[in-house]
Amino acid sequence: MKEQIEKVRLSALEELKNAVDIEAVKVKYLGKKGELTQLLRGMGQVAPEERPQIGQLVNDVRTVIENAINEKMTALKAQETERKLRSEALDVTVPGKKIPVGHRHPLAQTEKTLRDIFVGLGFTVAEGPEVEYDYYNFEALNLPKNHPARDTQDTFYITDNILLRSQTSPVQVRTMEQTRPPIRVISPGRVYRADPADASHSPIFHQVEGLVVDKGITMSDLKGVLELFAKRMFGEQTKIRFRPHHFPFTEPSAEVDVSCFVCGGKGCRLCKGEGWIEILGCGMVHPFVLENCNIDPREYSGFAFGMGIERIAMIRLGISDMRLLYENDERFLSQF
Ligand code: 2NM
Repeated sequence: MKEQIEKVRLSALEELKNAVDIEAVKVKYLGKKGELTQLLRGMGQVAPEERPQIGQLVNDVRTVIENAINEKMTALKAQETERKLRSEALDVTVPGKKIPVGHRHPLAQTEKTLRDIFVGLGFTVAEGPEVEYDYYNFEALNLPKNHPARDTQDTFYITDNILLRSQTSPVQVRTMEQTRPPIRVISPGRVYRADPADASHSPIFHQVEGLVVDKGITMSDLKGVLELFAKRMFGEQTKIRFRPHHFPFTEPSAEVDVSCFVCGGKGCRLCKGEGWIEILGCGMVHPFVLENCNIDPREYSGFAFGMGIERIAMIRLGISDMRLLYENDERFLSQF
């Protein structure tokens, strides 16, 4: 009997050494039908005087096996914790991975700058339909049906009286119809003209137009606003110059140049030796246009201006071909 108990002790401890499933070992030796329990059952065959000693021995071995099992479990748990800690270890000194972040398209950058400048001057932003009535795009702007400036060649017509807007002025007309002065509004947006694409033309391009209507608005208000705009857009040293021009919807009208911010006026490649760069058209809103919008020109006056966003972007960023702005070539765009 003693040898059997010793054998159980040895084999239990040996098995524990390499055990993965400790619970199984526990059941095998200490369980209800376990080997040690079975030995206790066989006590009947042991001589009565030896029973207490054998019983004590079985209990001692039981304790030894139990302790060994507990130790093994603790050791396995510690091993597992160690493994987990190792696998989850974070080296905070490893340099971070750089995630490439995009940025606004140069056209969108320019439009945002334009918006920010005019919003900063108290203008609000108005938008309108790109598919427009002939009335809002031409008629209300003092361009009657037979006017040479609305040559059908330049405009995409959808029906006789519906077209793709060729400027954002229809937004100004709608604003004047819907709100009473004082009006201070800009209208950025996409416009369409049936021009073949080349380095400085595109059938689809973008404009910002501005409009101010109030009592006592004069040409000096126009000059003040445009001078501020030019300085914020092209730098504080920028000067502006007005040249007389003609638009059907303004009288008087002018084209505006800014002094070249590359050469400061001496003449260089950007300004083609001129010292000046044309950036926009403007004028005092024609009394007929005000009348068409039910604003009394004897009571109110206003100024308006319009510019191409592509053109401003190209001048500011030194881009020589408009088509580059539409190709979405990363190698080009990532430069801005
Ligand atoms: C330009 C040049 C001059 C203009 C006029 C108007 C309106 F609706 F008030 F009559 N909006 N925009 C205007 C005037 C636009 O673009 C070169």
